[in-house]
Amino acid sequence: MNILLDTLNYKKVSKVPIWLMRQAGRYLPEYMEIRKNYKDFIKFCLTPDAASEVTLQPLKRFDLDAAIIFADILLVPFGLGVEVNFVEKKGPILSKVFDEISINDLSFETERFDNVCKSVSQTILMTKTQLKKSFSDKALIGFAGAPWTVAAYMIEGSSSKDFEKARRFAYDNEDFNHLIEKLIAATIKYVSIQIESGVDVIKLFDSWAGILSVEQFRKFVIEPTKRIVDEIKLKYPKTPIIGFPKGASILLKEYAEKTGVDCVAFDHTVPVDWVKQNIKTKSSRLVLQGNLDNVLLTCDNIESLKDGINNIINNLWLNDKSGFIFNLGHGCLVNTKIKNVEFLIEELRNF
Ligand code: 1CP
Repeated sequence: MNILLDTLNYKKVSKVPIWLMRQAGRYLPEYMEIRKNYKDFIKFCLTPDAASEVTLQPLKRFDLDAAIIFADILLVPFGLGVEVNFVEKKGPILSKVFDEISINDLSFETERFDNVCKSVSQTILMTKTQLKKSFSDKALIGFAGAPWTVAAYMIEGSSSKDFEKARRFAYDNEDFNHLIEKLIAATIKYVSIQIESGVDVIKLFDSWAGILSVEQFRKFVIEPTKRIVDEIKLKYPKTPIIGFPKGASILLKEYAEKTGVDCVAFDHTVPVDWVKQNIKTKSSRLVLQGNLDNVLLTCDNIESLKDGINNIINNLWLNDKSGFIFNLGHGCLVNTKIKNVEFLIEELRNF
């Protein structure tokens, strides 16, 4: 049995489950060792033996309760026909939808989309085999970007501090709804294939949810997420879904109540006592996941890290010993110190 899956099924557990967003990444020397063989990051994600090996790296080092499939949210636009390049120091560069590529040209009924699904499926199958052999008590998490966040990259053509272009486009152009519709359908297909290949949990990353107005949040975050969750629940009622509307602040409550996700993940800017008071968990069997400041894993001051851990555990874990998964507020940074990750896990195991 696995304490993360038990928690998602609202069972009491003996220890607090933990995994870390971006737990496989540049702060691990063994990741950089494989990464240097691939100039093209998309190709790296679509090479099953490399992706599977990288997925398992954090479990070989740390006593985490889950692995997350090594892939990227931008594999979906890539599969739909968009060119995606990860440029050193710049991040992802995409051919812009509506400017350079028409919405009508985006399709998931293509060999290109199937190839993405096949590679990710193969990564999952290979990882599952390895998990069964060496880490039988660990869960496997699959994921996709939520439609708004993926659409934001597709309109903007790159990352951005505020995605001004994408947000304006969403106000100005009815066609934006078509893009969201296409992404809902593509995400359902992509996630379904991951579940059929063997992942135990799905996470929907809405990393840019927090920059939208309230109306846009309801229309482009809550509604599409609910559509995806409804469809996945219908097909795979046993697969738990974690939703992460990063930066949602008080709209987290509405997201938790309306989308139907089993678990809501929140970032480090949300006060844990506010969460405790405002998000109904027990009556709705909703699980919480969060929210240690990722910068604490880069710090020299272990006392700050300790305080951060204690604050979360005291508020969200100690009373019930259920319904909570420990994670960061956002992904592991390049400067993450391995000894801080070790300290964090050790602390949690001693609670
Ligand atoms: O060159 C490298 O090695 C780049 C670093 C990297 C990694 C490790 C990127 C580029 N993607 C990934 C893998 C990845 N991406 C995972 C794997 C599993 C794990 O967590 O260990 C996951 C879940 C993602 C998801 C992802 N990609 C998100 C959502 C989560 C988040 O961090 O907010 C987003 C926004 C992306 C886009 C992306 N991928 C990579 C970059 C540099 C970016 C752009 C980020 C930005 O706009 O600032």
